[in-house]
Amino acid sequence: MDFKIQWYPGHMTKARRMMETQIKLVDVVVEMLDARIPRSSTNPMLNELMGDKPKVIVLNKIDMADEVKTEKWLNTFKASGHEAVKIDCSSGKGVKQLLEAVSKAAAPVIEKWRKKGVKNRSVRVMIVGVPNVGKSTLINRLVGRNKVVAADRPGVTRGQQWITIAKGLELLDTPGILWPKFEDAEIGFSLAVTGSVKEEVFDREQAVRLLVDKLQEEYPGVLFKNYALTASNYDESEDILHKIARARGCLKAGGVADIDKVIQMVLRDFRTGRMGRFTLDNPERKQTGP
Ligand SMILES: Nc1nc2c(ncn2[C@@H]2O[C@H](COP(=O)(O)OP(=O)(O)OP(=O)(O)O)[C@@H](O)[C@H]2O)c(=O)[nH]1
Ligand SMILES: [Mg+2]
Repeated sequence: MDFKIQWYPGHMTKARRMMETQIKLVDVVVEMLDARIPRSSTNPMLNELMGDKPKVIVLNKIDMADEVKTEKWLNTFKASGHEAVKIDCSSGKGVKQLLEAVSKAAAPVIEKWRKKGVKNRSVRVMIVGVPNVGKSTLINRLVGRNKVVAADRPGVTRGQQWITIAKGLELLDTPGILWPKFEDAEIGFSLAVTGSVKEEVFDREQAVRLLVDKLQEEYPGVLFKNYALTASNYDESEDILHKIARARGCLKAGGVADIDKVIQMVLRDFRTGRMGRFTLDNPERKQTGP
């Protein structure tokens, strides 16, 4: 796959340093992954940086992900020895189970404090995850009101903020972190189409063409069904986008397909879940590319 993200040099060092400092402050790390792209949203530096601190893996946005694949991913994570839960922050489904998983992960830490005679110390938890994955939304769910700003674009949270979510439990809301492992085009592509990367730094048309190919491969027929298209023997992304343009009346003067408009529409339909529930990363398949 050929897909590039214009990244800023020095970003990786900065992100790494920031995370290193924050991890030192906490007892438990919650790694929030986007259920639609569990592999691509996994931070490759995290395990190394957190050492032997307990970690809970959370698959968020399950309302937009493929249910069968979500179960497979959960099993994969559990098999690797991690606490793993699935949640949907937009409805609050699974949030209770997450709190239980955090308590379970924190139990040995509390036990250690107890032996040392430390009392009334709060367990400090940090949520790590790519931009726009839903960290702030989860915190708002936990405190039951809009304590921190959440919005549907990457890079909303800037500073860091401690929030008490329950007696003895404090949570750190952090800005989303990306890592330039962009020599792996597939990861960059997945993060771009799901909305973790600012649109200014990638080619939207290229991303949508690749998305069309990917959906054709993983969920054959779904685009045809969604946009009520007629299939031919062989449809390339180009043909499909033109068919969508005609089906939806995205036309310019003279009846020419308005591909820009189609691209925006397809991306929006995919990101909002209007097109259906999809998981782009497969648990069983090894990562492709370098
Ligand atoms: N459908 C769906 N949308 C969600 C879910 N969780 C969060 N969102 C939406 O995702 C968008 C981003 O949420 P935020 O909580 O701001 O994400 P963040 O991880 O804090 O992002 P940064 O601060 O940029 O790192 C918002 O529009 C949320 O409403 C979910 O489980 N399902
Ligand atoms: Mg945020």
